[in-house]
Amino acid sequence: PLRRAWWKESSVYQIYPASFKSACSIVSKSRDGEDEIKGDIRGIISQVPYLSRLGVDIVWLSPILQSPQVDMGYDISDYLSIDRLYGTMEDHDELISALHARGMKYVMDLVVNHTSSEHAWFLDSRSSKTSPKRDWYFWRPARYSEETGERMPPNNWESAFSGSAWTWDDETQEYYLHLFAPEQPDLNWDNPEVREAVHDVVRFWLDRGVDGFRMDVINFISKTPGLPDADVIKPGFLQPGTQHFACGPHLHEYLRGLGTILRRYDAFSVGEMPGVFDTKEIIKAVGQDRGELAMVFQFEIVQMDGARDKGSKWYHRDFEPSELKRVVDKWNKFMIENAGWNAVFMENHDQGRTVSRYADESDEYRGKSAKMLAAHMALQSGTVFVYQGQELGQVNLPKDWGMEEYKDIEVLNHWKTVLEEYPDDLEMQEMFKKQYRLIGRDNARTPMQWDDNDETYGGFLSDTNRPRKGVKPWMRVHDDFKNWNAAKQVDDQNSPYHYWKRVLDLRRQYKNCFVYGDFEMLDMDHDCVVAYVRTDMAIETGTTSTTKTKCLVLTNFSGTETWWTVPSSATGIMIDEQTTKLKASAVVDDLRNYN
Ligand code: TEU
Repeated sequence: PLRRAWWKESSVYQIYPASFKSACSIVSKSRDGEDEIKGDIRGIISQVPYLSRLGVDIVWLSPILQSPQVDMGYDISDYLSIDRLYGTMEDHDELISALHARGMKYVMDLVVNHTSSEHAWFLDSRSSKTSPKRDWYFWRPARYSEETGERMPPNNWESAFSGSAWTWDDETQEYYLHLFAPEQPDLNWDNPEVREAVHDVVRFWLDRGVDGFRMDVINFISKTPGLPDADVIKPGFLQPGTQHFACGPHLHEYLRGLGTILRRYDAFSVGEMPGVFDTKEIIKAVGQDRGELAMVFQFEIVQMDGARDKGSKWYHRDFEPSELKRVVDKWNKFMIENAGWNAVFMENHDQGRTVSRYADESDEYRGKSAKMLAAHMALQSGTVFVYQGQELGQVNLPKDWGMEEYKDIEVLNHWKTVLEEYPDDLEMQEMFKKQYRLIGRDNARTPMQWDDNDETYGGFLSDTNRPRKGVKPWMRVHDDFKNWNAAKQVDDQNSPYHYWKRVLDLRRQYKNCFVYGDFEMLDMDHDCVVAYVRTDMAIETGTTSTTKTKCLVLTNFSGTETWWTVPSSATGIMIDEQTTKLKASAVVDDLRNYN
């Protein structure tokens, strides 16, 4: 049976520091050399009371360590210092204390599948073939084409950011591996010195008061020995190499190494694991007696609307609520039955906003959509993750967002390949643009909308510590901040913010039901009603109460009123005991009256 744990009973709030809040107005340079402002650690400190009132227990920050920022900090050049862009070590210590003072925990982003190409380890490694750190990364000689004699990379793996996953180094005449940008070389975890070095980093931060880690692409750290070519699933030379680096042969041994340290500190852990949908594979990492991770992000939901079978997320597939049901049912049931644990999320800094993606962002339905998605997501089994702005129903990029406004390396690189491949095919270009505006990562990265103040770009800039005139936030604030902002929603009991607050509160109040309870999805084939039942589960609670709580979570993913018959297994609970017929769209708002 499931054991209790503090991190099972917690909810997590993810902060994307660049876009959260600026207090110090630290000026940095954009790619075009212009002055710009990003959020900073002191800005986060100033909003700790806001986070505490929302009712989240853990705060996770995307990377704030020293980095050339080629991939927004997911390219770290020094694991032991804070990037000056975000503040100082003292600011960081103060943030930890501020969170702890309010009973909250602090989780750091651990990016150790790769480093920055400017990290001292890599500089050393690339300096010569005989460097003691040569083997800390993957260096391989070139292959030569039999037909043309041309120099070719050691295998056909494609980088997540387009192009080959290998870059040629002229100096030492070998290729090195990078699953992401060339500035993000992959560490060779098969080398025990690398593992030891990462363990040192982990201990360093735990000793400084960090309560745990979100581990970036942690299932990529063990590669198939020999780094063979990937199966060909699409036209051209380059292929997704996932089969040879997602959950490789030594993954669980390496995770146990990390898990051993984490357990000593009773630390939190969530591993990011793209590219695996196999429950048997995931349970190895999160099974309660495995000694590896507390939970992982698996990507089955967030990949529903991209065409995996075509080997690219940029080919669109329509989102179907019935598929969502199948996936939610699969993971909820599986973890309960197998004593594992889910990380429940639908948004983060790499995903489109859920209101735009799965529901309706029009003024009429936006608030309703945000609440509906909150109920659907946050009453599931697992630890719930809220991404900044999700609690306000923030939406995707404005309609008039031009290609030149995108910041993200993934979209920019992909767009370059589209222009090369389809220079005259406007239809094809439009199709990709549409997909960028649906699931491109920039959608999640516009500044947090705090209030309706024009001069501070919706409260993103500090009121007392303004930058020089004309210096702007690094990304355009969404034009809708006048109507959609935190200040307004905190004042409005009917807002998505308050709805989220109540849902998180429900989880706390009815732990045996929402945290540890059973899960049953109803009416699998209905095309827009998504309904599930949570029931108290037998778990050692120390209380003597014998009444069981049972709750029906009923949501309508369509814009039309829908009549739905409550199945007999779910009648008599929560809403209206007199009737078995419910108007699903009306029920969403009823959570307000749950008392
Ligand atoms: O993301 C890993 C990942 O697989 C994807 O979600 C990624 O964002 C991309 O869209 C693949 O199509 C993690 C981080 O969350 C992301 O921000 C980093 O860029 C990436 O790793 C590399 O560190």
